[in-house]
Amino acid sequence: KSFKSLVFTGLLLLSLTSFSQNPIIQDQYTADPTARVFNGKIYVFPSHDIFATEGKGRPGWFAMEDYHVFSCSNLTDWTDHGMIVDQKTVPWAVHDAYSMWAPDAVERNGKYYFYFPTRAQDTTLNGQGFSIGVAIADKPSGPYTPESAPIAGVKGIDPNVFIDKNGQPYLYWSQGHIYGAKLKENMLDLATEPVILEDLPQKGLKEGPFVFERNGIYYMTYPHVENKTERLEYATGDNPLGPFKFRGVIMDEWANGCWTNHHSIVNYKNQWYLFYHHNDLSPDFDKNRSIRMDSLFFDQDGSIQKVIPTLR
Ligand code: FUB
Repeated sequence: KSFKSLVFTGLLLLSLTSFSQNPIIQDQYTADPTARVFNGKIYVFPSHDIFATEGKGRPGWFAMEDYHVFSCSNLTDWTDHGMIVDQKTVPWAVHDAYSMWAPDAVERNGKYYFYFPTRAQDTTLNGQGFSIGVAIADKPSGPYTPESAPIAGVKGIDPNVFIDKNGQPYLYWSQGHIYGAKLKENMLDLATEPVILEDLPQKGLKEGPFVFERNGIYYMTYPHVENKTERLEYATGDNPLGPFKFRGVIMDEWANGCWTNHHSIVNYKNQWYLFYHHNDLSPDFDKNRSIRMDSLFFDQDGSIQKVIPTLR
């Protein structure tokens, strides 16, 4: 009997502490995962890579025409809630740009705000390149209704929204460097002029900001390329807009295979997780990526322990 109960306890512990194999979504390409906990479930909002062909995106480059959202409550079985935003139904977007890059989503007063970059038809507002827009829903799985115009004054990619303990929302994004600004209460307009977070390492491209707070420490985390491929790094500070002090590496550069990495960090049921991507399902083409997750741990002083990606 005691042997049986030992086996049972072992299996139970295993099921509580383990999760499905990486990559976590295997029936389509996904990248740039932002994981959020809403109503007791993890929701992941990734980019949706497709394979560009002549007339459908730019062959050899990233191609994304829409977004899906996935949810999960046992860290293993992911539900695809289907398409939530399509380039063709965003009023201000170029409808065949295939440029729906890394998104984010947050909850505010019972509404869900989905932030995404793409190219705007009207370049007089934010100039050439990428703008960032918002779509709003009553449930995390949608349906989402895109706003009629992108956020004024924001030019760049990789939006990230952080809501501080006092309720002040911040928007971060990247355009070579990482930018930040306060958002208005409506979650749709900037409340302050954007600033470049100049205290982060200056050499090399930084993108994909993801900010969170733990025990009074503000963590600015970001992919950074100095050599060949992106490495996930972090800096910490006492305020959401810094100054930040470089603290270390969360995940080393990919030795081969994928130029980008892009991540988010979430606490679910008292365990921290790093969501990130690699090109597991497309080893010969690194613009078709797949999202992954692994546990993440902190030291006593708030340092993040380096995450070693689990094998497939
Ligand atoms: O997915 C397209 C771009 O690649 C993202 O916006 C970047 O962060 C990088 O992951």
